[in-house]
Amino acid sequence: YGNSADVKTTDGPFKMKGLAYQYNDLEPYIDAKTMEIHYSKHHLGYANKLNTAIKETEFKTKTIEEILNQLDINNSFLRNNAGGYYNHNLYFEILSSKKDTKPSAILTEAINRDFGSFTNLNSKLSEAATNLFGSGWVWLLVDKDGKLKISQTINQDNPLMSNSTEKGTPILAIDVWEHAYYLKYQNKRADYISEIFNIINWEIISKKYDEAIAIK
Ligand code: MN3
Repeated sequence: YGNSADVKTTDGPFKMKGLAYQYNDLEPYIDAKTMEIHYSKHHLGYANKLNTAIKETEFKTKTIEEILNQLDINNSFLRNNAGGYYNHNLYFEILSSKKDTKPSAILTEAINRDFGSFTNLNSKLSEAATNLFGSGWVWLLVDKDGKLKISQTINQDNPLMSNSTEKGTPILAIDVWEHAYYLKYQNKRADYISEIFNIINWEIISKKYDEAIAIK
């Protein structure tokens, strides 16, 4: 397998961030081939097309969050590729080969407040990911009042876009496109979803929660 550090965008301000692990480090939950294709083909494709979409536009000096917040929902090329870039960055960042990570004390308190328990949060996330129709994403986000919420979005949409029914700062992203799991799990999305909980890194999500509530 290749190395994620060798995967580079061709042009423009948005770069590939690399992975904090090797393509085969998430096995047996996600296989190396899926990781390599997902990162070096799909994610790179979104990044390159995002750079193309913003070339010579008002967005060329903006952050990805500003672009997502301000873009015209009818501009499907920018919408799909800015979403694809942001969504995959978060997804790849919150996965790791480290087992049995736990939310911080402060995040645990918020989870208990908004979902009753960590077990219940995981089962609600799993249900949302399994039930989402077609291709899309499931999110754990912090809304404007600091409350944790789960949401689903279609295609490459996300909670930062103006059309989102649940707006907020995402701290966890689960990719439920078939390209995220088809080689190993084929059509059995529920199996991929149940296995992915083994490699979600709650230490990273806890840091993201701290950042999200700090900017409220
Ligand atoms: Mn994907």
